[in-house]
This record gives sequence, C-alpha cells and structure tokens, in this order.
Amino acid sequence: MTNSDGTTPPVLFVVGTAGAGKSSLVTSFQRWARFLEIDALTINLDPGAERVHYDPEFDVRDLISLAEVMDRYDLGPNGAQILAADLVAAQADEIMDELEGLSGDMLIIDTPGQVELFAFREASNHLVDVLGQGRAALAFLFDPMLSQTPSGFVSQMLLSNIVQFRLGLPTANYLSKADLLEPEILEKILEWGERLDVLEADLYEESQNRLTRDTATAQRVEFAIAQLRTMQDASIIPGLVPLSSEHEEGLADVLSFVQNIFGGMADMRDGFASDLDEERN
Ligand SMILES: Nc1nc2c(ncn2[C@@H]2O[C@H](COP(=O)(O)OP(=O)(O)O)[C@@H](O)[C@H]2O)c(=O)[nH]1
Ligand SMILES: [Mg+2]
Repeated sequence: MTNSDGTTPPVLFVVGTAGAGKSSLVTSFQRWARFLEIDALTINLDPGAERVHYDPEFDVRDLISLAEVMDRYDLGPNGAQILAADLVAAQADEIMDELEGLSGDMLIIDTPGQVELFAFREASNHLVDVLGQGRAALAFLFDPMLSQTPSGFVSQMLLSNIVQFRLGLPTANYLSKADLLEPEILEKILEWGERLDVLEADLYEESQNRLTRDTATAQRVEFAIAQLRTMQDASIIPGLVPLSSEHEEGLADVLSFVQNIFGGMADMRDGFASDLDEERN
C-alpha cells in the first residue's frame, strides 16, 4: 500500500470499549476526509459488526463469519469472538496481500467491539505489527457515559494506558460522542484530562460520598490515587480532545494527529506525545 508520493501511508487503529463510537468515527472520518480530497482507506476488523456504514478496502467478515465459527467449533458467541480474533490475527499476511497495490493517504482501522479482544490478545500484537508497517498510531475513545464520574473517568484512563502499554503505539485520547454531554459535564471531563490533581481531588470526594466506606473501597481509591500521582510524576497527561462523529467535530484533530507522525521526528514514540502536547497548549 502506498501514498501518492510513493511512501507507506500512516495507519490509525481506532480502539475503545464496546459502543464507544469506533465504527461511527471511521464512517464520519472517511466521509469528512473525502471532502478535503484526502483518501482515507478503511478496514473493518470486527467480525461481530452487524452493519458497516463506511466503504472498507478489507472487511474481516469476508474472511470469517462468527456464525460459522460458532457452528464449526461448537462455541457460544463469546468463545467465537475470542477464537475469531485469533483467526483474524493469524491471517494478517493474507490481509496485507489484499491491500497490495492500493494507494491512499492514510488507513483507518476499525477494531473489534470489545477492546480486550483486540488489545489483550497476543495475536493482536502481531496483527498491529503487520498492518501497522511501522507507521501506526492509536486513537483511544473514551466512552462519554462511562467518563462522567471521577472513578469512571479513571477507569477509562487506566484502560487507555494499558492499551498503550500493550500495543506500544503513539496514542491520542478522544472523548467520544461529546455532543451527548451537557456543557458543564463536558468541561469537567476535559479538565480531568488536563489536570490530574483536580481529578484526584474529585475522586477522593466521590469516595467520601459513598454510602459504603469499607477498607476495600478505601484501598481501591488509594490505589487509583497512586496511579494518578505516578502519571503526574511521569508527566503523562491524557489530554482528551472532544469528538463528535455525529457533528463532525474533532475530526481535524484526528487528521493532524496522524499527519504529525510524518513530522520527521527521529523517535516517534518518545517525541510524539510532547510535540502534540505543545501543539494543544
Ligand atoms: N450522539 C452521538 N452518537 C454517536 C456518536 N458516535 C456514535 N454514536 C452512537 O453510539 C452507538 C455506538 O456506536 P458505534 O460506532 O457502533 O460504537 P463501536 O461499538 O465502538 O463501534 C451507535 O448507536 C451510534 O449511533 C456521536 O458522535 N454522537
Ligand atoms: Mg463497531
């Protein structure tokens, strides 16, 4: 697969919990990019997708049918999803062959509904290596409904950290479906993304307001606060960008995030985050 200038185009994996808005982002991004005459090629890696509203160059459902996997291996839907994820990853090279000869400005990849199927399985690392071609990045979508409380936000943030840790790709965090949030809540969540000290204080307050205040709860909060402090010490800031596939908001940031990978930085993985932070500040 090549760019118009003959180089390998960047590859963006869209990752997040089930229902976070991954497929919608791929759809709206492809449509939006077309208006800018940017050719964003797409891939669907979710064998469980019922319908796909974008126009994929490769659709994993052509390779693997969940119903068939359930049938052939005598599995329930969850077992079939897990096996299908491994079967897909095992065919990474075949998928690459299908992309041979295509040309486009970037590749945006929709991932399986459940984040753990994609990020936590060993086989996925191989898939990311093969499809990513050394030019891959990750967009992690925070679910807006799961991000409204301090503990919910922290959970999404830790999940994003784990996915980054697993896949080792430069990552940008997005607050998905921002159009669904009341302005005050939206503002609060964005503040948590920038100010982990504020998040820490709000998390503590939330735990104080809980009806059950047992030792286990206190320990969990202490654990979460320790994580937040470690992140602050390491200058790791989630830095959420609001996104709405519905209103086509935040898509320009997704594009510039991907384009920045070509900024000629010597060490993409280290240099990237700080560069992006500077840009956003
Ligand atoms: N209001 C609103 N709804 C959205 C947006 N993005 C996705 N949704 C809805 O959220 C649900 C899940 O979206 P989907 O893209 O399938 O999530 P996925 O499981 O992560 O692929 C669908 O009902 C979408 O219509 C958005 O930007 N705004
Ligand atoms: Mg989906």
